[in-house]
Amino acid sequence: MSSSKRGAFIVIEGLDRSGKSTQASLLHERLQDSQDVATTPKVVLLKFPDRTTAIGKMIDAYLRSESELDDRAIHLLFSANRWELASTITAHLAEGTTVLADRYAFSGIAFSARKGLPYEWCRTPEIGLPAPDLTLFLNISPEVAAARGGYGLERYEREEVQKGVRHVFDKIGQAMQDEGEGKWVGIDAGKTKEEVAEELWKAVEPLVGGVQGPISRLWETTLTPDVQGGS
Ligand code: DGP
Repeated sequence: MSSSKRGAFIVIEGLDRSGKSTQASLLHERLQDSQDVATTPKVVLLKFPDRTTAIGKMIDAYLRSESELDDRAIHLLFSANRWELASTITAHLAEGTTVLADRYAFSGIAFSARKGLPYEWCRTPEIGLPAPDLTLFLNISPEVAAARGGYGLERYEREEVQKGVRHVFDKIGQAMQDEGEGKWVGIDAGKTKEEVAEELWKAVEPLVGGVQGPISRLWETTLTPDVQGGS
């Protein structure tokens, strides 16, 4: 990688049972294989929610229905869980490491807006997070996802929830394209595991050598000047 380039930030999003975590692992391996193995690993895989932190443990208890929380409170915890890793993400990118994230801010908006919280309210705590250079949305209908079986017992693992979530994801994808906020690519996740992996790789390969230009921040341009303290 040329020294003027930074690492790429790649996010994988999708409904539960879309094959997201499997594909994130496969992509992680392939990215590692494409690097020079003699040097330090130049790709890291992060998973959100990160259930290992103190905030992540509260999220985990909530998802397993071991605790109840106000919809807004849990929304802010999910967001805080991303913020606690924001400086780690930017540090990796700055040193040329590719960062791959299994879920990100878009899940945050989709799962909470589905509950009826206002879209803009859901988006606000995510403003300013490191912005992905590429978001890969594993597109699958909630019916096909349910037919794959394997829903666990966690809070959102039900077809009617996933239908609502999918609806918001569609809105987010459209808005991302309209606003030119990083690249959003829909991938047909109904295909075989190998075919999906190939499609993902096609989208990711151009970023393997790194990215030119500074790390941008999500939806930062939507901040009004007085919020930023400007004139
Ligand atoms: P996963 O570990 O990827 O299966 O995610 C656990 C569950 O949490 C899954 O049903 C999706 C949901 N989820 C992931 N991120 C967020 C978020 O930011 N906000 C909310 N409300 N739910 C999320």
